[in-house]
Amino acid sequence: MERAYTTDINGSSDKVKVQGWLREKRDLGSIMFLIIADRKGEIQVTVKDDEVDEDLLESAENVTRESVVSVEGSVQENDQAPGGREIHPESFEVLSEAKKPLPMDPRGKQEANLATRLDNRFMDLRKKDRRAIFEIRDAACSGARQYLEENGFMEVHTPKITVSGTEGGAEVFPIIYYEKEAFLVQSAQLYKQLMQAAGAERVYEITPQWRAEKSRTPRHLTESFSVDMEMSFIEDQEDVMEVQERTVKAMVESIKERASEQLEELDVDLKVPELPLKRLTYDEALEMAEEEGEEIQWGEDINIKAMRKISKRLEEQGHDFYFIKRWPASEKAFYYRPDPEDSKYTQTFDLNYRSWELSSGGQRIHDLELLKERIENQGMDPSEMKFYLDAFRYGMPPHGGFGMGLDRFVASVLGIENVKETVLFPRTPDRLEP
Ligand code: AMO
Repeated sequence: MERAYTTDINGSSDKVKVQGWLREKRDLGSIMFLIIADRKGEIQVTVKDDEVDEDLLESAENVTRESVVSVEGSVQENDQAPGGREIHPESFEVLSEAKKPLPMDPRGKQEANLATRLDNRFMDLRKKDRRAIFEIRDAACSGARQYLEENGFMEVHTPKITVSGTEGGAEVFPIIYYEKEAFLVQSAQLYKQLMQAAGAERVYEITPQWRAEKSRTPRHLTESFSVDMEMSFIEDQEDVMEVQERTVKAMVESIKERASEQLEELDVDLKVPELPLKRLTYDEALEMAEEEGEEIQWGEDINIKAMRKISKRLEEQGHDFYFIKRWPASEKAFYYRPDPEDSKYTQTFDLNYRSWELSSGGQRIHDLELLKERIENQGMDPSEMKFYLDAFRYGMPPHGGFGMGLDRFVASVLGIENVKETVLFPRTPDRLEP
């Protein structure tokens, strides 16, 4: 008999076969209730002493919670059973027995702390509301892909092992590459720019990236995932911001369309953002922070405390997503183009959701000499980036792009406080397994 998903079974189903995990077991003597869970839902199996043979009764009595089982039987309506139907078994087979005791309770009735949950992530993910996060993440990726594909972007896969950092600073992971030292990429940055010199014009990638972050915060991972895009022949950063906001809108729409049940499961009321999104300059953000009693030196990053106050004000005006643009050159990586009107500023933006920074982007420098100067100014050695700089020698169009943290996007729109919850097997300074 073909296997049915629990959610496809209703009171008028005849004979069925379900396979899944034994989530719960209640033995009341002459009657036993077993709850079988598969990836879609749950169903009750009711075992009555006087309805089944001894072998079946013995298997059902001995089976441990979370064992994988296969049950065949007839379906009956029962208002008291979850979903109003139950299976009366004719065969009951244990496909894989679960040992006792369980490392954690996948029903979440006794909630384990985050560390225990992540240590036993395979079991943690058996919980429906945990899996919902990843179904929503999947829908978000589909939305981004669909929008970018429909707008002429080609999906690419750039190298993840490289010879230099991209974002400045020491936050790179060295690896041993035969006799040489190499690094895990911090972002697809250099390669998506090389693809502009290659004439691809519009590329995107959904990719892991690695940063040896010192910060142990609920927003930082050492391995994060990014929706990266790059496009040629732009006028300025505004062209990139338009693609950015439309991508985000498409991601939210896709979540609402493909994962509405999961949103309900997590009790999240997600609003599709209205475009164009609010645009604030860095200077305006600093003024706003000051009005809220947070003094920030011009040229410094906007700290989280100030960001919370700024975002609260914007939220009250109905802006969850918003841009902060025109950042000081001191705050941005070497490849961003200085503002032609005032080179203290750059043609950059961050996209935020409330107080979360989700994305950075802007127009890039496409002039070789200026690029070298900016690399040197940031204490890096242009000779170590020959492969990258060569691409600017022989015809590089004006271009720009963004990198959006997928993990942070999912966490922030779902109101999840710790970004680790949105990654299957998170990597942090303290966690390298499972
Ligand atoms: P940036 O360094 O701002 O820009 O990173 C872009 C976005 O990636 C996410 N992100 C992270 N998420 C979790 N943990 C981390 N350690 C982490 N680091 C980054 C954030 C962030 O906003 N190359 C540029 C982008 C571009 O201009 O195209 C870049 O990497 O959500």
